Amino acid sequence: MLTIAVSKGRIYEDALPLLAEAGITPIDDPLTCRKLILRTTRDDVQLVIIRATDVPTFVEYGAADMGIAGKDILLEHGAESLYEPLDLNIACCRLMTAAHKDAPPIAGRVRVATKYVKITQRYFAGLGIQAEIIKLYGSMELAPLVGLSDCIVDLVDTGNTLKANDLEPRDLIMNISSRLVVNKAAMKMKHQAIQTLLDQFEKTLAKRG
Ligand code: PRT
Ligand code: MG
Repeated sequence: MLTIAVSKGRIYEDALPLLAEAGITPIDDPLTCRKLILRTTRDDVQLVIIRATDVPTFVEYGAADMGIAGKDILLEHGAESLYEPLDLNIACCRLMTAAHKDAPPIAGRVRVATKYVKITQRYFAGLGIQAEIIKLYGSMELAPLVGLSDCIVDLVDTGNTLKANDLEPRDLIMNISSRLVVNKAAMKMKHQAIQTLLDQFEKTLAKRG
């Protein structure tokens, strides 16, 4: 049995067509049923539905053989102990700094609200800017509006969320896409099954160009 960890939401939606090309279609819909383990049309493959931030943990410990996670999550988690064989090019967005549209450019010391503490620390250190990082778990956009921080570091797709809150994107930290990650022991023990799946994904991605 191969277990694949996927998060509900945009990664799941974007991963479905990719999985389908490999003959993997969930039998239950995670949106309507509360099951966390989904059987699929392939009886040697099951999906586990977990929080996006938990995907690296499940794969690291071998609770899932492989998983699909955003590069943002992988970098923040520190996923050196995982194989990352494929960029799936799904759930794409940008990790950016953002500030109030009337705020001056960053100079000197800066307070930054984010859920990406490690990435943010590294980013500002690389620029030689002293940053005080305030860890939040959501609604980062609120922080500059209520004086909690000078700016935020968050994911941007359309930019609508920033705009709706009088914020604007400032600097690009990195482009983000979702990656396939594989448990190292599973890569050895279940090599044939995993390699076959990797080849199928790769074929689909190549077709997409
Ligand atoms: O939602 P939950 O708390 O359960 O977890 P999560 O937010 O980590 O999961 P989910 O499904 O929202 O995101 C999973 C992954 O999708 C992320 O780790 C990214 O790799 C990827 N992704 C791609 C995004 C976005 N695009 C995105 N736009 N994740 C989040 N957003 C959010 C962003 O944080 C901001 O709140 O969407 C808002 C901005 O979108 P625009 O279009 O208004 O710019
Ligand atoms: Mg979310």
